[in-house]
Amino acid sequence: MEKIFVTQPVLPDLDEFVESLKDIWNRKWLTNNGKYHREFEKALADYLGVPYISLFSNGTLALISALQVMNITGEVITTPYSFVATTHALWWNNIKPVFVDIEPEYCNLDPAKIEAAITPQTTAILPVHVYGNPCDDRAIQDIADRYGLKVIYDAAHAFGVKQNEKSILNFGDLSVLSFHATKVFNTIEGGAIVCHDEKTKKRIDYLKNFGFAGETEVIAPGINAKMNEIQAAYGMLQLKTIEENIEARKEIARIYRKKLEGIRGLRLATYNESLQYNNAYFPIFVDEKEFGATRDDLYYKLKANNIFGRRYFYPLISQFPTYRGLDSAKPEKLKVAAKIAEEVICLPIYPDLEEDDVNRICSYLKI
Ligand code: T4K
Repeated sequence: MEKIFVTQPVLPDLDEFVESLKDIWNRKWLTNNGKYHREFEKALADYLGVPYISLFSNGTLALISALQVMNITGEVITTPYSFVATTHALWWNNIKPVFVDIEPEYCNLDPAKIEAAITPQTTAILPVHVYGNPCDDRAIQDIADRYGLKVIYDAAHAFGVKQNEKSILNFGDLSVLSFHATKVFNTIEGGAIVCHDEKTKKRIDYLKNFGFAGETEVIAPGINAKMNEIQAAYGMLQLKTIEENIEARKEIARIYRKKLEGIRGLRLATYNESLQYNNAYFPIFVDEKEFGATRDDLYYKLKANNIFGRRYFYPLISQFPTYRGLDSAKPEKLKVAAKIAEEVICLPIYPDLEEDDVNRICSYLKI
């Protein structure tokens, strides 16, 4: 039986991509803010409904750079329930991560628990829109405003998500995207920072290009995190099909929900009707007692049948050797996250997943 992975990237039309490659070959302009980079940046800002966006070679370098852009130091409050890159970005900036527990419904940072973790060293909050579901931005911004903290969203999962017709990428001071092959929208590897004003965009663009503000002027110790012309040309083509791809995801999620709702011991993520959601992931949560088997029983049963769901996010970031010694990493302080990490499996979801495959996957979910 054919293997089904948690995701499969969408690729652009090969002939069209070859045409773009021929143009790049002729022009011999490969990176450093070329024609495709400029076009893609503009097209992406328009599509996403954001004022300013800066392209990056990947999401992790964009996160690391976002912290530099805002001059973040000391301690930053963040979630243990994410991909490890979220916390690694702090570590690479010599910033101490302070883990705060999540809420159980959307698995995002719990605003009610943030204030207790603030110290005189705290300079920012780094929440994640987990699975593309928006964090409680109002509550987080209220705390940030009262304590004078910056808010940088890890929006790696949130491509195209809108709340009340507005992009959630406009939340906070900065939002960071990933265009990795496994994401809703990919440029093979890639990422971006969204900001609110031209001055900040300029600073971001300097920092991702070694800090160069002119041929001989270096304004800060920047890094090399630029997106190249081939990625940007590929990204331009990806924009042509993004709407239909998000629609296809929506349909798969609808079939999953129809098939799985009501199975004892399986909780599905809350479906938020008011959201223009991207269905980036389809997490299910296994209640061992009610379901009659553990999450891992189910995970390995799927695997034995060539279905490779993933336990995003298990283990918690706070459990990895680098971080587990931190006071905020103590499991008793992160009870909700610890429970969810033991319950979750993300089922396969991607535009080319056939309805028959969804049915096959669902057939293994009944014990
Ligand atoms: N913040 C958050 C919240 C993130 O989720 C991520 C990335 C980042 C920051 C960092 O952004 P980037 O620096 O990556 O731009 C994957 C991705 O590598 C990672 O980008 C992603 N999050 C994370 C959630 O998932 P793995 O280790 O699970 O990937 P991997 O290689 O096991 O791929 C998963 C499945 O996808 C494979 O089993 C098969 C399929 N696949 C994968 C690739 C790469 C394909 O079919 N084709 C492919 O080319 O981390």
